[in-house]
Amino acid sequence: MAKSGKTSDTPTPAASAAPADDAPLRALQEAYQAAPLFAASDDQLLRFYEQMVMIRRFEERAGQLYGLGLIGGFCHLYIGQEAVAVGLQSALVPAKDSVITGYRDHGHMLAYGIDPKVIMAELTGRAAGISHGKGGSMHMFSTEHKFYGGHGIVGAQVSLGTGLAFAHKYRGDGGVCVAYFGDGAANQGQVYESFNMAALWKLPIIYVIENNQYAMGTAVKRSSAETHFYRRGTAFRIPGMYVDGMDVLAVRQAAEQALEFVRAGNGPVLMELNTYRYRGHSMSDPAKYRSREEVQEKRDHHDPIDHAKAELLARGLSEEKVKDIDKRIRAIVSESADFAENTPEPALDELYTDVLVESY
Ligand SMILES: Cc1ncc(C[n+]2csc(CCOP(=O)(O)OP(=O)(O)O)c2C)c(N)n1
Ligand SMILES: [Mg+2]
Repeated sequence: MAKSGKTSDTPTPAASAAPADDAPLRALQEAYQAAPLFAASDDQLLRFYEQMVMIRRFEERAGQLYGLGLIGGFCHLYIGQEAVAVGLQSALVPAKDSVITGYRDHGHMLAYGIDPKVIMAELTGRAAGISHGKGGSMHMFSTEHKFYGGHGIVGAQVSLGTGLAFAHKYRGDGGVCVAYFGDGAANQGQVYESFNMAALWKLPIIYVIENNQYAMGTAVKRSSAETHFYRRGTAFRIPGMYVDGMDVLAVRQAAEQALEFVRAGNGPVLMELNTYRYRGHSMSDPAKYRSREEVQEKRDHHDPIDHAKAELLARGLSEEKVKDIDKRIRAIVSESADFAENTPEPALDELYTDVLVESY
């Protein structure tokens, strides 16, 4: 060994410079920034608006039913985050692409076009519910729609979604999995093990971090060393995208670009959707960890529904037409709530079914 103690493996200053191969990690974001809004037709925009209003009214009614004691257990509302599920899911191919999320799942099911009646009936624990009344708010499931839950274990859906993506690739069915999780879930260890596997095997998956600024009562700044969540895949060579989750046209545009990248066999994409939840973490949270003014500012200036409505009016749609849509949706939601209150509970012997599933 040389006197200096240096071995032949000791890097020289030139060799220790970081390799400049991170451009592919930025390429998607740069392409998206160059054209950040989806050029929706009037009909498409109207559809997005209707779906977002449906989620909002549905969730408001779910909150009321919870207050009346008709919904048991936990209930996490999606109010404020509507543009995320609507924008993303509108870009998917139904019955081909799969979706998995956490416990804040009603909005995702509605955005996927699932009948509000069976979702509401699941909330009230009725046999006609989408999980036969045995899953409730957090554990909704529909293999028919390739909607794989509804999961209460924070972060678990990321690994399960990675498995769904593996299945898409293994079967060669051309599908892509969209795995949604929160800013809090983004700090779970299994998320990064999944990222590594997905990048290594070039799995068809879009990881969607719904950054609603809080994990229960903890603001992102207090819990996350890196609050730019779109960068969290960089160490695994997963390109990131930073998206305005309060604008449905921005979400749809980013979704199309991410899907094109993934469908071309390039492996996973990580999207950070910046959004905000107006209500507490769950129905039992009075949300004392933030000011009323903070919430009001988001409602007044960043609301995804108001934003889409303003765009529709600017395109010449009349206030009358918008009111008609709102009225029609209120009627559908009322009908769902009536159904959910009056349809029967599961029979007692249902306690012993669906406990063990032998084949999927
Ligand atoms: C493994 C695990 N740890 C902790 C919890 C308790 N818990 C439920 S929700 C939650 C916060 C998650 O926040 P985030 O991922 O930001 O999702 P959000 O509720 O904001 O949609 C926690 C810690 C849990 N359900 N599972
Ligand atoms: Mg959160």
